[in-house]
Amino acid sequence: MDKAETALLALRMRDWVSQAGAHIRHHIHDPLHVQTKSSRKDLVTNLDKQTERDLIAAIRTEYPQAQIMGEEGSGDHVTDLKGLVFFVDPIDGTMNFVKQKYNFAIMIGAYIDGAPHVGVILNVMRQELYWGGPQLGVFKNETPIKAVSPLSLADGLFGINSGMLAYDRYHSHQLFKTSAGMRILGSAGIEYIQLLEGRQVAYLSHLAPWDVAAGRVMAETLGMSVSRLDGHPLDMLSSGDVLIATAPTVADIRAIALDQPR
Ligand code: 2AM
Ligand code: CA
Ligand code: CA
Ligand code: CA
Repeated sequence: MDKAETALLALRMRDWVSQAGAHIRHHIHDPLHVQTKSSRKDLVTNLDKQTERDLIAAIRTEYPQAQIMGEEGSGDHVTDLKGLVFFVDPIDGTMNFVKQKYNFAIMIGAYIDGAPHVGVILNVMRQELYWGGPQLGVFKNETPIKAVSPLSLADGLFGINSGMLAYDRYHSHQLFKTSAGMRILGSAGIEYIQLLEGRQVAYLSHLAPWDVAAGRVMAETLGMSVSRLDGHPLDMLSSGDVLIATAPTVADIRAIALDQPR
């Protein structure tokens, strides 16, 4: 895809998530139908499902040849990464959406032959749209975002999955003590935004492809590392423990989390 086609794709993605965000804000006080998925902390609502259907219908109209992986099941059964692939998370931070009506995001990542191409994350209630990719740079609404400074773990705030911290997985209590502090935001998309803005130096969580895809495009464009915690490259077809961080922080975290000598 050349730069003009990529810019058009980014524009369309921004339009889709903006319209979906406006729809959610319009219905924010409507009664919700909430169901549990894998556990009582894993929720889905009628608006997650509706938003995914709307986003996927919009994608199919304009990019009928693309494959689409969606969290709530309206997409394709994607088994390879050939061609243009969209990863759709219609509401990221559904627990926040239900309990706070705040701190949730809409995310779409577009990849070509497995390579990150365009990512879009909308902080729905704040109406802050982060978008970009390697050919475009990264923007917050219309303002370019510069590369983040390469802070170490001791100098930065660290975002983590609450379950990992609660059960001290990967020596996360030691990671907590070594960092400048920990923050648990309840949405991978909102965590990614903190990294893009340079407000946090790392995020560690168990994530699915739709949780990772959009933010990975932008984080890598700004020079951050996105990989499995053990250092393996991400597999965009499966879930796993993912570390997103500045380069010095990656080394600091792996040394503690995996007991690696430095
Ligand atoms: P979700 O709200 O789209 O499900 C904190 O819960 C973060 O982890 C959210 O971004 C959430 O995305 C994601 N997450 C991934 N797997 C999850 C699970 N099994 N239960 C709850 N949240 C999950
Ligand atoms: Ca979910
Ligand atoms: Ca998610
Ligand atoms: Ca979701």
